[in-house]
Amino acid sequence: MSTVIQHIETLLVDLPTIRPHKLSMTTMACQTMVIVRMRHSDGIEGLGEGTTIGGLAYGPESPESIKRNIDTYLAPLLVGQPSNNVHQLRARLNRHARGNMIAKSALETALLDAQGKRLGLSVAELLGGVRQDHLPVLWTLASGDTAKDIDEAMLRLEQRRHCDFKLKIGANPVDQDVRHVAAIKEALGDRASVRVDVNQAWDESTAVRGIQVLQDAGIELIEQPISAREHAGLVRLANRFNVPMLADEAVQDARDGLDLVCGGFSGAFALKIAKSGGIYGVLELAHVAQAAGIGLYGGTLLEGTIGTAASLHAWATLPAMAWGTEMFGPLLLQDDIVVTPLNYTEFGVELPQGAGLGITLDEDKLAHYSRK
Ligand code: MUC
Ligand code: MG
Repeated sequence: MSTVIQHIETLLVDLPTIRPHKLSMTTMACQTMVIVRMRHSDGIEGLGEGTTIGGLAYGPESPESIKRNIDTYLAPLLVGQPSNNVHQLRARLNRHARGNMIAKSALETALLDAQGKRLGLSVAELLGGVRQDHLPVLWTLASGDTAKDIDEAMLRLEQRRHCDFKLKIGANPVDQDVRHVAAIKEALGDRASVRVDVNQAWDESTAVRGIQVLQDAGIELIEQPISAREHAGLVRLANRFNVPMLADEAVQDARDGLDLVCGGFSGAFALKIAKSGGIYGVLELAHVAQAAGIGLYGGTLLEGTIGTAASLHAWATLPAMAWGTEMFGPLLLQDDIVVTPLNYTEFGVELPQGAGLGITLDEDKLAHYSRK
């Protein structure tokens, strides 16, 4: 008899951050992860993670809605189904449930983890094989304080942890924000690259004013300066400035990617498994970008180790990404819920080894941080 999905459990796990993380739309002191444990009839358990930022501040799914929608609608679509045809199961979820991309990503990760464990292959091997097993990782400076951010960057450089930095701006008036960025870039000089993420906070005319100063200050990349819906505006900004634009919230899936490319966008796309409903969806977007000559960037919604490992397996199957990755989520958290944390070394992170994701839960830590 073929293996079937027997049971799907979801847990809300709250982990404090190492310092407040200030974005244009929220300040995080804690990250909440939805951990999926998917048990199959052959005794194998697949792990998945669905995580967003700041409750409902970042997007339409919250940790609580991810858990509730998996428990109520998505898990019943999977339980009792054969375990090993991930494409069929994805299609089933998409046929019966719209949106809910983070929830779908968590479930797809658990399916792939289980299938890899079953076949004795890592998720990256299951996807066709590894092209890179050490990925560059930048660090996001978002304490909200210029001097603290400079100290943090210097320490990370000294530790050989990170040599590329992303600054979260958009919460303050544009002149104050660009002064903050220029001061950090000046302090770091040629030792590090600096980019910004505005998280949609500016309108187009504010963006023109801000980006001009940032370009003059030597900032290397401008992420999502204006609303995600303003595709034409993003194309205009990409054409106006030499400093490249990175589309993040504007590009959820391959369809968005195609729209931007057809609209004349040049620059880069931030890939996130959470935005695209999982690894297969995000790789479709990556392939559109590759065909169109758009640069790739491995993005995060600040997932913990399980979600970060899933992303790493996806990025590992791609050629080196022009803009590196920001897979630092676990480093922003005070603790972890896995037995062996990811290995961050030499300005990057190593792809975890072993079958599936290569990640084992620490049951005591999981119990400790799970919401009661
Ligand atoms: C985003 O919009 O890129 C990535 C790093 C970080 O600090 O926030 C995220 C989300
Ligand atoms: Mg972003």
